[in-house]
This record gives sequence, C-alpha cells and structure tokens, in this order.
Amino acid sequence: MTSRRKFLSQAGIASAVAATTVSKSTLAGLPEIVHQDSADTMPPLVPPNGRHYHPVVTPNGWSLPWRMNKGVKEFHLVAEPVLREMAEDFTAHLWGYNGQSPGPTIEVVEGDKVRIFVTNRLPEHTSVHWHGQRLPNGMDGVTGLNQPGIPSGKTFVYEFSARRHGTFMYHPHGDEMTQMAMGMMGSWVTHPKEHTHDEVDRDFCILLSGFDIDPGSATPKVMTMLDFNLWAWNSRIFPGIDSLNVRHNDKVRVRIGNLTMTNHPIHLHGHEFVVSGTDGGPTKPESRWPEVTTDVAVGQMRQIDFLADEEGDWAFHCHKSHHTMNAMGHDVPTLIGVDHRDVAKQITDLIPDYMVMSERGMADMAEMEMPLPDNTVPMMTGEGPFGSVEMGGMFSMVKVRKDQPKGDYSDPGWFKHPEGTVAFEYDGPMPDIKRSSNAGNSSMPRAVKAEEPTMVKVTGAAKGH
Ligand SMILES: [Cu+2]
Repeated sequence: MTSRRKFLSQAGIASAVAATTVSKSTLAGLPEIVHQDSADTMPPLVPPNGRHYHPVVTPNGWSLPWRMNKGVKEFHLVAEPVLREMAEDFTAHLWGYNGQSPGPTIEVVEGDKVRIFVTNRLPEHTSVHWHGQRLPNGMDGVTGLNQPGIPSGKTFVYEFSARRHGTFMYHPHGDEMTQMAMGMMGSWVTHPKEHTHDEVDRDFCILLSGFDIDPGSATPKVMTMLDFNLWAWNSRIFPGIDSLNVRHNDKVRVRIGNLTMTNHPIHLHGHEFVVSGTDGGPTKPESRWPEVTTDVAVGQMRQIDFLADEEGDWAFHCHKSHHTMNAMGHDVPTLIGVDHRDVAKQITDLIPDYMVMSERGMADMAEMEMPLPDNTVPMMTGEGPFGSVEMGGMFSMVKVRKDQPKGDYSDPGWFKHPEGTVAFEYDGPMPDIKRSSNAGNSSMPRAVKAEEPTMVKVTGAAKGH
C-alpha cells in the first residue's frame, strides 16, 4: 500500500509498473492498489502518460493514478470500510474506496479506453455504476440487471471507452441505500480530447453527500430516508472543508455532483457564474445565463464557471440554512422573545447542569461552552477573522488573491481588507421613529389596525424585570 503523497514523490511510478495481460483467474495481473489515508487536499495529478489534460483538484480528496497497459488506462478501485475524518475531532466509520470516502476522482480523456478493476473488501456484495456514461449495457453496474453483484473478496473488471467529455460520478448499484448512506461514491471527469473555448485555470470537483450520525457516535444510520443530520462536501463538514484558493482573474470551474437524497441550492458570494455543464455534458454557450445560486437536484451534476475578479474570502455554500449546520437534535422549540431567566433559575436549583438555549436567537449555540459528546462537532462553529462564523455542514469559501501563485492551491490565510472597506459601527445620534406615510398613497390602502402589535409575553417568566 502506498499513500498518494509518497506515490507522487516517486515520479513516474505509474508508467514504471510493468505492463501485464489481464487474467481472469489470478490477482497477479492487477494494477497496484494506491491507497490514501488522509483527508488533505492533494495537488492535481499531472498525467504522466497518455493524452495531456488540465487536471482537477478535489478538495479534501485526490485523483487515482493509473497504469497504461497496451493503450488501455487501467485503474484499481477497492471498495472497503474506511475511517474518514469529517472535521477536526470527528472521524466517521464509513465505507469508501482506496482508503477514503469519497473514493478517488477518476480522470480520463475523451476517447480513452478504460479498464477498471473493482475489488470488494466489504462484508456484502457491491457493484459500480458509472453515472452518466455512455457504455455497453453490461458495464452499467446495476446488480441483478446488468451483472451479478461482486461478492466479498472478489474482483470484477469493467471496460469501456470514455465516449463523451464532462462531469460524471460513480457509486454502487447494489444495496444502494446502505452503501451510499455509508459514503460510497466518487467523481469522474472525462476531459475533452481537443481544445475548447471552455478551458479554465482552476477546476474543482465536489460531491455532495448526506449522513445521519448521532452526536457521540461514528457510524451512519443507514435506514434514514430524509432526516440526515450531516451535510457534507467530499465527506467533510465545515469547518473541515478546505477553501477553494484561486488567483485573481483566474477562470474557475467547480463541478458539483449530488448523491444526497435532497436538492442543494449552491450559492457563491461576490461573483456571478454560468452553468457550463450538466449531467448530459457541456451546455451550449447561447444557453447560459448569469446566476449566483444554482440548484443541484438529486442525482444531478452541475459544472459552474466564473471569473474570480473580486479579491477576498467569499462564502460558498448550500443555501438551505439547515444544511450549513452540524448534527444536533432538531426537536428544540423556538424561544426567541421568551425571557425565561426566572424559570431557568428555578430549574437550575433542581438540575445544576440545565442550560437555557437560544432565547436571543441561535447564535449563542456557536459560542457557549456546551459539553459535547466525544467525536462530535458543534452545530454552529468555525473561527473567522472577526469571530465565530456560526456555520457547519455544506459551507466553504472561495479565496481570491492577487498574490496567489499560478498553480498554487495552498490556503493563503484570511483576507486583509483594504482600509475603510469593512462594515463598521455607526456611533452618531439615532433619528426619531416616524410612521411611514406610504400606505396613504397606495392604490390599495392597508386596513388600519386598531391595536399596536405586541411582543410575545410569557406569563410568569417575564415578571422578573
Ligand atoms: Cu443543501
């Protein structure tokens, strides 16, 4: 077993592996298993052989090296239980490929002949469906329909040509609910064979996944249908998702695949993007329009392109606010506007550890020193340069810098705002409140309310002040 980092340092090893013929009866002819045990973002895998392409970067992930065997690109995927650090202090027991969930990104070039060996080290059968690909029916990976399941301990071979370029995914199509709930999935990019007008400077790959892991535990509940409590990008949750670090004026692409059980409106701050590709391949230039949010529905892929022409640390996240939170019980009543200090005092006399939550909103959650079970990330967290970011789940940043070197994907740290460009506190006098007189000018005058609106008051609890 070799880690990718070690692999990269042994330059040219992929091409150095001796070409062998494929044997159906022995493991001797199998390509080396390349294994990854870290959740770090690995540098782009520059193709050591075959047709050249501009490689992608998979945040908190990596691309799978291959060997050339008589003109065929051979990959070796191993389906197996893995340990995935989803964020600092929180490691989940998942299933994945070659040491991690998601599995490594597979990159090929349109027209490549591809052979993928899939070894099953799971306790049950599996298969791999190559989501979105044009391929012979018997290579499509649906257990029972296109092939028998791959039994535990066995290796199957998939062979097809990468017929069109675009963004794809791979995932099991056997006991799918369990295996995808456990984290089995990966990205696939087929690069165009010829130069296109769509070339970019930086190209990122993100797979959306949802897990249901109770605070204090480590294994997903696989029977969950809708109520997942961890929303992940490449099986990481904020603040564990690496930022997308780019150089000012780079053309940037982000490929997003959704293998969760709900849709995710993905939102970028400070820029407009176009959807340059979907499940079916690149969109026609005349069909594109500028957006700042695009919905990625279940089973879909979206490829967004933008010019990173505004410096700063720009939030990039799912716009469902409960998808930018980490696990917690959701059966908590809304207490905004309720002053229950007296009640709390009475309860504290009985239960010393009792904690009143969220009477001023939920932001307290990010700051309070609440005791958490082991192996648990706070619901809202993440330290930014101005305090807690109060986020979790599907949240990251695009960091745009003038001095980010070309081809350098490392984190430049927090943005240093030019003087006078940060929102600041007003400290002058406040004007008197005036009722708006617009209602009288409206063609549909509003009904005049007899009473002033009143704040919610809770009998008993509000007496104390
Ligand atoms: Cu979402």
